[in-house]
Amino acid sequence: MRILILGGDGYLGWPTAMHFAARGDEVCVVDNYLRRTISQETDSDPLFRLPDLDERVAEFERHSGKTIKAIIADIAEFDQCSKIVEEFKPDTIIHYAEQPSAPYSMLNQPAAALTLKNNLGTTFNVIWAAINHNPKIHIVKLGTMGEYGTPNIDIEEGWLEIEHKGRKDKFLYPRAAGSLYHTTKVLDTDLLWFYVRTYNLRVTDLMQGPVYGLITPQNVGNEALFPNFHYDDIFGTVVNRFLVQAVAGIPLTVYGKGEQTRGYLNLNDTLQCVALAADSPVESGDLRILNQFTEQFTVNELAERVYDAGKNIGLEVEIKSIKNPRKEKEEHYYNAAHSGLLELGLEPNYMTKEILSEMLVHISAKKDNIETRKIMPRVSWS
Ligand code: USQ
Repeated sequence: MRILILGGDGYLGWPTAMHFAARGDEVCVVDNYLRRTISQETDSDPLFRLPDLDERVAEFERHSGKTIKAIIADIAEFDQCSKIVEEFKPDTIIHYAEQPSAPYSMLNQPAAALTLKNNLGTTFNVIWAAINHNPKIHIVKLGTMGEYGTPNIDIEEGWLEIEHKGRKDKFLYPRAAGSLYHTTKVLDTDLLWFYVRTYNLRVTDLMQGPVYGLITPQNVGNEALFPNFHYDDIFGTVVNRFLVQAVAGIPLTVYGKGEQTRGYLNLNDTLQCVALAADSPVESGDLRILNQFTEQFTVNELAERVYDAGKNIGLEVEIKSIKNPRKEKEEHYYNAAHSGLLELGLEPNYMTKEILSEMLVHISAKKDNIETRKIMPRVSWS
């Protein structure tokens, strides 16, 4: 397949590019280094040195003998997006080209405006590039489980059948996101649904939970191919942060009561899920929504797991609740369906002590690079 990966420099984009290239697909990645720029501006650099895309592509070719084409361009600029789609002629577009941090979107008005404009703008441009050049392109869009929020009923996969005054219909599942970033994903879904039903586009929207992980089959033993691994309060996701905190000897930063529940998945399962979605394109006029996670945990349970993994390799880990910088329910019902990707063939890599311990060993090798000023929350929702 010809796979165009937008946001190909990111934590998920780069491993995805290597994954498809390794199995023989023709891969083109596009990125404008937005996340690199704003992580530098907010003093949130990642733990491992991050070669630029040209260097990574060259290193991947040396390492694997496979090629990836890299283009530095801004998908939020329609001319650039359109030209790339016209010239590369993808079968599938994997759309990660969004500002991915909830805390960044809550920093101040300029950060909120950037998040809104970029995230909606890239999705809108991808839609129009497909309409203009080939409406049969399968768009695989990365959404988020955070679109649903934490409702007091079971979360379904994208849709809900409702009976009202004796009549029934199916609607997008009600959404109530907890940050502006998550809200842009809700708006993306609405935009995609409008264009799917009006222009017969083909779209899969993947509602993903927080991801953890570092090593994939394509980067084993080659640090230059690692993804951008953040542990700061703005770009780091909770499990990756806890692992770095465990190595640094800082008490794990459980926000508030720690009973917030989310669906989590291993980075390698993201790669599987995106490939399964790409390999089973939907029909024209179809919006398929899949919930992309493998296990549900509370933050307290995550902290316990990191504590156990730390003990396993001789680290003394402390857990400490701190004031929650976010506005979110700290105790709530959570039961989310996630059978669609399993039915497509997903074989989960669950969060075992061994997997967390292996990550701790890699992080320990970079212990001297950990900058503890990046750990405590700097952005508050109120
Ligand atoms: N949390 C802590 N301590 C920390 C960091 C986070 O208790 O040090 C808590 C948060 O309050 C939250 C949960 O852990 O309840 C998850 O937080 P997170 O920072 O790992 O995830 P989030 O901000 O929701 O965003 C991440 C990705 C985002 C993706 C989302 C999936 O950055 O791109 O869309 O996970 S989900 O959370 O399902 O919406």
